[in-house]
Amino acid sequence: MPARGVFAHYREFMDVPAHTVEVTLSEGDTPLIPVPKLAEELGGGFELFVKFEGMNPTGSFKDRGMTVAIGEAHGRQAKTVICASTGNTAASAAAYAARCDMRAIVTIPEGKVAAGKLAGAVAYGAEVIQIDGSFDDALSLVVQISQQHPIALVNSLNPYRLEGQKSAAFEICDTLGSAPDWLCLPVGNAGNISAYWMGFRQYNQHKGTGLPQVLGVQAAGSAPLVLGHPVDKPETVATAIRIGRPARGEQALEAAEESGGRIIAVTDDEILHMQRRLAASGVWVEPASAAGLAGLARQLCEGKMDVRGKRVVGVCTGHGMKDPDIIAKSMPSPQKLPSELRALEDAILGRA
Ligand code: AN7
Repeated sequence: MPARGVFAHYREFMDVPAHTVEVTLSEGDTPLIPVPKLAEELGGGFELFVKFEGMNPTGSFKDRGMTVAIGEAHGRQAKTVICASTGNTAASAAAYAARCDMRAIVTIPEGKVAAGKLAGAVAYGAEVIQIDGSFDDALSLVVQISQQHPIALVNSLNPYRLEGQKSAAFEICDTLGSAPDWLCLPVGNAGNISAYWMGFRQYNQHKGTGLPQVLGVQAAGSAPLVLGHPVDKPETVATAIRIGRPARGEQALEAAEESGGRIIAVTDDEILHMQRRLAASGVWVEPASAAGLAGLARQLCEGKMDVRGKRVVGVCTGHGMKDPDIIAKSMPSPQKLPSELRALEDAILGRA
């Protein structure tokens, strides 16, 4: 039996209108990968797993929420969906809209969208509009459009996005047998952290799976939830989370607090360093996706978290292939050689 996606699998736990239909690409069921080498490097004595959300059909966690948001919109015969996006939401919305022949309009901030995301949105047939402004500007515009026209908003302000995204928390509990002790994840517009917390609480009520403490991590140049005020000109190498006014900021702060966790910021250097460390365990993620575990590394280094004997899950939200340029910029380019055996031998064996 082929997998049928998160809506079919976890339908009973999703609060959606009866008209919602299944529009799926078999998203979800992503691997929970043990990374013992990384755990050792971070001090050892605990179990560390990566929930690799880059393994979703369009390469990011967004597919979990999008399948439900588009299924709801399609179920009430909406013809057009719209979103603002730093890239991953755009690609996901485009793919699911294509699946049920809806028109997808995606707006992106000017010049700051990773190549693999933009290419995806175009390939899936979305109408891509670049806004001369930030993600936050684009979001404010599409919210107004959706209020004034029969066009469905599929940003995470749409509650059905969160209903679908909760499935990641359910999967982690189903795989581990209970919730982990800590969950570390990047925070941008704050839909994901809000959805995880909803999901863990719900599963705990139904199945007694327990609750994790939640560490949300922003990039230092885009850290409104850490600073306590919006950031007008957010900056970070992790363009996915280059967001200054998180739509679900309040909910994210509540999730962190209720769980006994916190929201912190890490620098771009820490993010890129963790991206390389994860790749050294065979898990290549896009920069934003490394932020959660970069936050864990910092907390452990500063002695602010005691994980001895615990189980920690780092959520890696998007695949490394989404942002190939960052590797070209931050890593040495390949060595070039003439097509000669001797030259190759010399290079491999270290002869001068
Ligand atoms: C890889 O695609 O906001 O805190 O428009 O792409 O739920 O916003 C992406 C966000 C983390 C942050 N990691 O999640 C978008 C967008 C990756 C992301 C986040 C995003 P939220």
